[in-house]
Amino acid sequence: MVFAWGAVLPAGAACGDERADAAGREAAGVASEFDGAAALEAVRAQVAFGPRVPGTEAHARAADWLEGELRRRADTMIVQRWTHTTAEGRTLPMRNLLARFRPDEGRRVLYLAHWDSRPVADSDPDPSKRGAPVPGANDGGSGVAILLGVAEAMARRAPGVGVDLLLVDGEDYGDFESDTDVLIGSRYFAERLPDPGYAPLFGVLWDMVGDEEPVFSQEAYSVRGAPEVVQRVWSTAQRLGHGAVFSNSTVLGITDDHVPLLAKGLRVIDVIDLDFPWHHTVADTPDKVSQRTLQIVGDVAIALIREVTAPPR
Ligand code: 1BN
Ligand code: ZN
Repeated sequence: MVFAWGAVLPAGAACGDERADAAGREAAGVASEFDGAAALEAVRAQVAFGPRVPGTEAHARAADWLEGELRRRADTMIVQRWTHTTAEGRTLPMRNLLARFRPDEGRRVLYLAHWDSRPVADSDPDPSKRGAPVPGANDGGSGVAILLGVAEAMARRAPGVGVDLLLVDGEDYGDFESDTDVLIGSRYFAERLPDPGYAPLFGVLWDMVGDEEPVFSQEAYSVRGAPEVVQRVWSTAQRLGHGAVFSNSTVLGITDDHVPLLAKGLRVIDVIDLDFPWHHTVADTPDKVSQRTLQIVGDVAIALIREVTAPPR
C-alpha cells in the first residue's frame, strides 16, 4: 500500500508574511505543514481495507494499520480494547486509539475522529443497496486522514502544548434515532479518561470534512456546550482566509462523538459538514473527497495547535 507524507514547512516559514491568507501564502510559495495529497492517500488507504464495520476482518486489519501509523509518530499510545454487546446481543470487538504527544504536559489539545464505517447504507437512493455497508471515505475516513496528517506534523516538529489524537470506534454502528449502539467508542472513552483530572484546553471532533464544496456551520450542541471553542476554531479559520468555508450560520444539534465528552465537562466541539450528497450511501467513496478541502481543514487543525501560546510566567 503506497502511503507517504511529503515535504513540509521549513521552521518559521509561516511567520512574518503579510499576505497571511491562504491564497497569499500559496502565492508566496510557503509550504503548509499539512500535506493534503498524503491525506487523500490516507482516505484511499482506509477504504481499500473494505468497509471498517465492527466484527469484520476489514475492521480488524484497518485497526492494526491505524495503530501502526499512529505508533510510529506519537510519543506514546494508549489502546483501549473491549467487547461491546449490542441491543440485539451481538458481541463486537472494539478499539479506540489514543496517540499522545508530550504526554506529561498539562495543557493539552484533543482532536478526535471516528474510524469505523456504517454497516448499512440506509440513506442510499436505491433501496436494493440499503443493506450494503458504507465505504466511509468522507464519513470516518476524512477525519482520520486529518488526524494522521496532524500526527505527522507533530512528529516533525513537536507542539508547544500536549496533543492527544483519538480515533474512536463504533460511532456509526447502530441507530441514531433511538440512540442505540452509536457513539460506542466515545462513550467508552468518556468513562475512562487518560487521567482523573483530564481537561484539555479545547477539543475538536473532525467528522465528514472532505466534501468538494465544504461549508461548516456551527453545530448547536457545540455552540451551547463550548461556545469559546467554536469562537476559537472559526476565528482561526477566518484568519487563514477560510471564512467562506467556516460559515457563521448554525445547524441543529447532531448526535455525534463530542456529545459524551461534553457531558463529562470536556470542552469539545464538532466540525462537521452534513451537506454531503452521499452521506450513508454506497457512493461515499474516495472520488467524493477533495484534497483541497482536506488541505483547508488540516491547515486549520494545525494552526489551532501552533497558536496556543505558552502560559505567562
Ligand atoms: C456523522 C457521521 N454521524 C453519523 N455519521 C452523526 C449523525 C447523527 C449524522 C444523526 C446525522 C444524523
Ligand atoms: Zn455516518
